[in-house]
Amino acid sequence: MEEIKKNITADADAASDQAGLAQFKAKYLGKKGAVTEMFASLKDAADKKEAGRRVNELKMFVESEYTRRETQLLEEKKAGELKGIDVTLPAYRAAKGTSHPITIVMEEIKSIFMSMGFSIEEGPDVEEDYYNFTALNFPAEHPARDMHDTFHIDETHLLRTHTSPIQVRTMEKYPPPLKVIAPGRVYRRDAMDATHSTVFHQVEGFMVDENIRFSDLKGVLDLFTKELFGADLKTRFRPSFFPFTEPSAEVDVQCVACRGKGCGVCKNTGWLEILGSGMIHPNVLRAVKIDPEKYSGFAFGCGVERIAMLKYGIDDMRLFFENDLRFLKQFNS
Ligand code: 2NM
Repeated sequence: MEEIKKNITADADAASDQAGLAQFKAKYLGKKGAVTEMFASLKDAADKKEAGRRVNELKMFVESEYTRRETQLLEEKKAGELKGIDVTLPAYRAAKGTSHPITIVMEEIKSIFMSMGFSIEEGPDVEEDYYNFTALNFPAEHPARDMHDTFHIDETHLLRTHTSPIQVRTMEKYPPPLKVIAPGRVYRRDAMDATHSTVFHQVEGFMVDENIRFSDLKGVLDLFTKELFGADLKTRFRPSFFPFTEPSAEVDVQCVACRGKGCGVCKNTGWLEILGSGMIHPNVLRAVKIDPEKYSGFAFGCGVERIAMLKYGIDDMRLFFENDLRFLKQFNS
């Protein structure tokens, strides 16, 4: 018995691959295999029970030797493959792109307002005329409603010309107090040049609660420009007009290029216009069923391309849309 087992082990060890293993198995357990023939000759044995037990033991031994050798060969193969490879070397770094400059500036604007407790809302690019104009106190004959200025989809749908409709939808959906910014793409029927594009990006924002005053608007927007362009630059507020705010103000920041001294970028004024703003018109609050006697709020909006151009000293907006990698790769977020 021990002698036979030794031979079985030696035969298993002699197998060097899957074919060798198959041959080994056939030699003992195949149709004419040694163990198979022992089973056949059992009927002539003197002590059938004892002989049967032994032949069965051999069969199981062949099977376990087969598995042992198979596992061993697999291990050897794996070890061979790893030979000469230092598995402790760091992996190659995956090639990584850069964020688009508009994305970088958008994220920066969002994080400044989020640090002041504003949350972010989004909305559809294809809007209803009601949310883009009517609810925002635009009179029926306002020039922006004209086919020449706005992309119309059908009688009641258009490509939003600002992200203000997001603010209207938000005020409809949630009760005050609200502190929200609305970033996104907007569309205007302009010819493209260095400072205009049919598609561009805006971040608008608003705040509504009891006792919100113009001084709140000034505080929030002054902090915003200081975070974005530097604490040494002053802001100033000039009277302006928007249908959805009253009073309205244009926000200027001291020129980021000359720090207020006067240069080509600011046309020697020392100031750059960067935001539109105002106290939300009572008609807008009424449209979203907020009582203007109880609540008030301010709102503002800015163009992301314009801010990115000022921040990075870019003089042509078309660069943002051409996707020239020589341009895009210069912005590493
Ligand atoms: C601006 C300037 C001034 C504005 C107003 C509103 C709303 F919905 F609350 F009435 N959203 N955005 C607003 C006000 C936008 O962008 C130049």
